[in-house]
Amino acid sequence: MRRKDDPSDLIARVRRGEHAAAARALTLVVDEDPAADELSREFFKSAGAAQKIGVCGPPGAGKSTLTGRLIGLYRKRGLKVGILAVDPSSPITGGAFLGDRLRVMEHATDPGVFIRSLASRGMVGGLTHTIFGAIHVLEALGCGKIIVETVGTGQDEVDIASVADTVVYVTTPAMGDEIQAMKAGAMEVGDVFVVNKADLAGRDKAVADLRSALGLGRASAAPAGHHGSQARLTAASVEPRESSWEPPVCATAAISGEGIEELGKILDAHLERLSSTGEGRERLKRQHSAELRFWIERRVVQRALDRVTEKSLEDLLAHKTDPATLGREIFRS
Ligand SMILES: Nc1nc2c(ncn2[C@@H]2O[C@H](COP(=O)(O)OP(=O)(O)O)[C@@H](O)[C@H]2O)c(=O)[nH]1
Ligand SMILES: [Mg+2]
Repeated sequence: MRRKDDPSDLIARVRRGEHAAAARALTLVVDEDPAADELSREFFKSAGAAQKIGVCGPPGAGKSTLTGRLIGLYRKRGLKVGILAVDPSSPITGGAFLGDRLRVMEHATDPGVFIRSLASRGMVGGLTHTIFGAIHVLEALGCGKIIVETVGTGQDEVDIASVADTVVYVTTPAMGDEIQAMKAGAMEVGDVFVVNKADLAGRDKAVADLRSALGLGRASAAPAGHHGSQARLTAASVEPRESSWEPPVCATAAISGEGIEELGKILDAHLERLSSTGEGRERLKRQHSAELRFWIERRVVQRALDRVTEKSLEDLLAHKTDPATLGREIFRS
């Protein structure tokens, strides 16, 4: 933390809606600067203030273009909008995220729009635990809507469903095979499904296929090992999503804006459903539980590893002990 990063000053400036302060606070929080604890504590007071919309789906489906449209929609309502985009760190897709930035560029100078790209660990462009702190900064900044764009491979450190209130899964008519192969996890995670690029051939078939796949997917996939690998990390977030909400399938052409109003209405309806049924409260609890879980995991692992001495490693080499015995001793000490 630099000297000019006086926490109470940064906090006050973020609360006043200053983007420069939010950008700095975000960096400190995302870098897990120990001095950012005070910031995080304060910003958490705003947790739950925004509708967090996860926009996920395969690369090239039009997530960024669609996000740009949603920004326009919410700006017309006078809402402040925050965007957290996870950049694939893979050099192959590096060009793509530059493109993403250009597509949202028309909003870059709008003081009602705060855009931040977050690094992702590894190649998949997925979410990491720093997303929680980043979201709280944007909530404190006064964003009424926060859009999190992620590829969402199902193998991310954090599952989008434990971050967002409303998950929008984006696909296209050209991704028919993708729909067939869509994992049960993706089917369960979506609250709203979008067939984007509706200007291309095959839109009606794609919508119909998706609808029937959803019917089947939901009926048969729910009780079995839903969310697969994520259970390990976010156990608290993987209960099946009970709810009478039938995920709508909506066709859009983000490039022209077609279908965006309808998508906006669906997102409103989902928010309304969350607050009227108490499901919103349950989801928020699940999000906080996931955030706590990541915090604990990092600290517990680090503390335990700090107790591993050179001598204990020598003892392992000499077979005087074994990893499990040593591990238990570390936890007892
Ligand atoms: N034809 C058509 N192309 C689109 C539409 N939406 C996005 N695209 C194009 O699809 C490509 C990928 O879009 P992008 O938003 O970057 O996808 P992302 O990787 O999911 O974020 C770009 O060339 C967009 O211009 C659409 O509705 N129709
Ligand atoms: Mg994108």
